[in-house]
Amino acid sequence: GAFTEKQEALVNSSWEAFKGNIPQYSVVFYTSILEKAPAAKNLFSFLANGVDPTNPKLTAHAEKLFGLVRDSAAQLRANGAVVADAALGSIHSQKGVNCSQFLVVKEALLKTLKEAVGDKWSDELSSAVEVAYDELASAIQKA
Ligand code: HEM
Ligand code: ISQ
Repeated sequence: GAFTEKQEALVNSSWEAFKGNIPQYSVVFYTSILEKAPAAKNLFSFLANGVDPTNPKLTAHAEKLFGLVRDSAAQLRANGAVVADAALGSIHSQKGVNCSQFLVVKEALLKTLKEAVGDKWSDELSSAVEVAYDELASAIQKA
């Protein structure tokens, strides 16, 4: 069905919670990715010295990704579909990013947002984030 105003508001609320402590939540995010996919360390040069929350590149990349999930929710609400830049598609295809890696990142995103929103977490919030992420991931793979 259509992406609702309520779902967009839920995704926005999770983004606001993430922004409340970007260094802390970035650590949760990268640690979760590396637990499931240790090889991700080789994909991101800023992980060479481990998950360092004071590394501005590390937090900036996480913030960018979380921000795009929020944009995805806004696009779904406004247009019913998500379009990703061609550049975003080409960087991921050049790096050979695959479906299982998209799944690892999704699970890490959900885990991080769950921690960020605390007792405001709900199945509804989780599924709104999942829809926004999945639509964004397929737009990136298409672009
Ligand atoms: C680069 C977003 C999924 C690996 C980028 C960039 C963006 C981005 C915006 C440009 C550089 C930056 O600003 O960070 C996303 C989004 C994703 C996603 C929104 C999911 C919906 C993935 C996955 C992987 C991946 C699943 C593989 C585990 C990379 C790599 C780069 C990159 C290796 C190049 C990093 C560099 O060398 O600067 N991504 N990404 N991405 N992404 Fe993703
Ligand atoms: C994927 N693409 C770009 C940036 C990222 C940051 C953290 C984890 C995955 C990412």
